[in-house]
Amino acid sequence: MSMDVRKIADLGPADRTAFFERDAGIDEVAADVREIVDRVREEGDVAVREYTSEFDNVSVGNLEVTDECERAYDGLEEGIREAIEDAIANVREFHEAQVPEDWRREFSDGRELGRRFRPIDRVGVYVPGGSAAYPSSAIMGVVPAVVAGVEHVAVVTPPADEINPATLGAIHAAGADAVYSVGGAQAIAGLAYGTETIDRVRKIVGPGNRWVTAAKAEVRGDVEIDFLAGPSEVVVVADETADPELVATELLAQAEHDPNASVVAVTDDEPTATAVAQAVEDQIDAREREDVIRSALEHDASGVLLARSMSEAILFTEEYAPEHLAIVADDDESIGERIDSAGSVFLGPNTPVAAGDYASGTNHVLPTNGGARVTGGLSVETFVRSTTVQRLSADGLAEIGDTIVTLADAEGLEAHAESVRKRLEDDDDR
Ligand code: HSO
Ligand code: ZN
Repeated sequence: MSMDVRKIADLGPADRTAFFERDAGIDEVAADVREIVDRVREEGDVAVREYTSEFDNVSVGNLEVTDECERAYDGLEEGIREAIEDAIANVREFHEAQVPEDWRREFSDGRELGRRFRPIDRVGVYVPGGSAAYPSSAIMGVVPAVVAGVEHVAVVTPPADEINPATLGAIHAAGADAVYSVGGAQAIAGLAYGTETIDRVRKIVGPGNRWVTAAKAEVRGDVEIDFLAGPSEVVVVADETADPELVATELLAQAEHDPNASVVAVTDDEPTATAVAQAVEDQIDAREREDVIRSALEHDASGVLLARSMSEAILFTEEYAPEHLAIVADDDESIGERIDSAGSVFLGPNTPVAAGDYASGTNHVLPTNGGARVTGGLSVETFVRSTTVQRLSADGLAEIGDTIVTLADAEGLEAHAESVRKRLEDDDDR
């Protein structure tokens, strides 16, 4: 038996809502999260420890595990250590290419304007742990911050009887300055407000489960955050030249992240649609995380879809605004150009999403739930702020003086107008 192929033209309003209005599902935990955040804010480490033994079932010794990370790194098997270093090198190189340069230029005589960029001084990175330990997410969160020049990069990651050594080692190798063994909403609260052990930061980034995401929503305003990220998503746009078996591997790969992951293949070719659905079924049994994958495939925002034309497939994808967009089609470049809303785009048959997940160099912390309509993923810009700079000469000010005075008068802000008039008069007197 294979999965159903659905026609985009037949999707009803409820289907369209399921596809296009995905959410991070944080409402159900919001009230509990608020309580956790408030208590950590008021009681600090005591509350962090209590929640840690309640939720993670571990009573942590030292909350800070910075030194353990270095030891974990030293103890890693050589193969893993090399893979971590390779991935870091590629991620670093790609992010170094993003570092914005300060600039200044004269826009008209005597009116010089520019921008300069400075790193945020203290940031926190959430690195997911638990059943799925993600050394790769440590790299994706920490490396761009280090490249941006952030002075203090703190990492929080959930405790376990033994935290995955590859995760700890990757956190060390990526260049974190302080590492704390705490996860969930309590970790976000700790970073946002500080505790006896955890120094507060100005911005918190990184993916996590619903509790983490709800906590980021809760502290937003008191501290900056990147964005609210939910379970992984992929849309594969395929034409008749695509290998259905490979398309299926893309769906299964992102589906194994989370029972709530959303995975879609959309094609304008009926035989391809049928073959992809069949290939998914054929491959599923052999996957280790079969159960997770099956749940994700049943998600309302997952499926194999048949479009009447490539334009319809493109329109669907644009509305979906997926975290990952893979395009396997003859004119992949032009299809890609026509889709504006996607976190990260993977072109051609040799570019699996897993390349970006781990090692090609792009960042894998990306907007989900349609966030790609308004933002991109983590980058160097996430960790810098811009400042504008200007210098006017007397002539430069004279040139725009009337405009300033007129608008200041219109706003009833006479002192503003005077700050310009006085300079222009002084200038006349000279
Ligand atoms: N695809 C995930 C990132 C990841 N994949 C980590 C493997 N490990 C982001 O949605
Ligand atoms: Zn992945």
